[in-house]
Amino acid sequence: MKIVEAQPFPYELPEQGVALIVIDMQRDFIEAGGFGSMLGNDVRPLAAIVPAVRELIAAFRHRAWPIIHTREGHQSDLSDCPRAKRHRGFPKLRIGDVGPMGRILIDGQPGNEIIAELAPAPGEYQIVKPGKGAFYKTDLSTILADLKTTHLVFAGVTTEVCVQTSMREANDRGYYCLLIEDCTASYFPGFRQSALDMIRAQGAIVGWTATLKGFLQSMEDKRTYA
Ligand code: C5J
Repeated sequence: MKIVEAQPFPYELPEQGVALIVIDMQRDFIEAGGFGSMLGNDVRPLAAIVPAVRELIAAFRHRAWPIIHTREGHQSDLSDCPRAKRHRGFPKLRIGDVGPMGRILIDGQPGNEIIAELAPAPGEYQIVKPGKGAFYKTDLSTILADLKTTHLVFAGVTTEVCVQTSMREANDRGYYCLLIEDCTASYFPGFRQSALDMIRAQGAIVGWTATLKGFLQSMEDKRTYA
């Protein structure tokens, strides 16, 4: 067992049963010229976390711990996209319409790919999720059960939408959830901060948060704790 300096109190990280979930680091959300930026969002806070997420992924690869990448995407016939989801946002750019990087939020389109810097390696899991939460209508529960996972480390975007929703789903399913603060971002910095505060409020009501440095230091700590 390792001890991670975390908020609101230290997080106990076992030697086994830990998986990393990297949420929606896809081109349309992160790259300038993609869907996110066409909606008027400043994508720079999202792009800024890429080096930290790379470092976190590298640490998991180094230990051969499981890594699960998600993408928010729909089937091309939109059969998994409820009308209530599609008819939101900006009428000229709906899910399935042709955007700057192909059809928006459609599996297989260029904008739906994970950015090249964080491309999944062979053997890593890639989940296409039609909802904000990573468990909704996906195989994630089965994958985690097969891996005997008990602890989930989270990274990705956006903090208050898909990351927080996925963490809440995981928390209700009994996982010990840790979000790495410098590996998550939002188009709205205030929302990111509020989401971090909500997650760790009331004695870790949803889970814990830690810095990347704190997490990596604990992984390298040679001491073990009972
Ligand atoms: C959003 C996400 N914000 N990945 N998706 O629509 O958070």
